[in-house]
Amino acid sequence: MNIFRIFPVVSLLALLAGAVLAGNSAPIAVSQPWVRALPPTQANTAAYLVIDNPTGVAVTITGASTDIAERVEFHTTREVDGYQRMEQLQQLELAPGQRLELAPGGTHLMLLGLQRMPAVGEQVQLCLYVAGGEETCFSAEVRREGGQSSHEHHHH
Ligand SMILES: [Cu+2]
Repeated sequence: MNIFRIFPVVSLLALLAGAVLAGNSAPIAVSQPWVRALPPTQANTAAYLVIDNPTGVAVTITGASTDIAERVEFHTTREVDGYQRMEQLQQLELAPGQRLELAPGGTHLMLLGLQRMPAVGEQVQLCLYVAGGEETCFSAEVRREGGQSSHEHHHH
């Protein structure tokens, strides 16, 4: 038995339980987060993830942050006259039980004013803030493109 392997898991569970009891943890679940790797000359990039609201009440996500960028905005993509245009959303709303998929070509987190472009394989820390003061933080892997779909147009 390797107690040094078990201990971190136990302490992590204790921390999670503590966060729930303290009421600091947001009632949403985040999965499949990733950040797009772009050329290092780019000042901005996007992050994608799936957000679930497993509760019986509506949840409003009022903001997001990361330590590698000045600010994070919610954007949605809309086609106007054949062009893909990004529009800022002030907040994200999740109805009871709703799943929201932030994916390329749709709604995404925009990381603006990067200190530097993160490298492929790096883990980026992101936090979402929920109306009511709770937050949920997670790490997102940096990739060139998403796992499942890859609708990318490369210009050389
Ligand atoms: Cu954007």
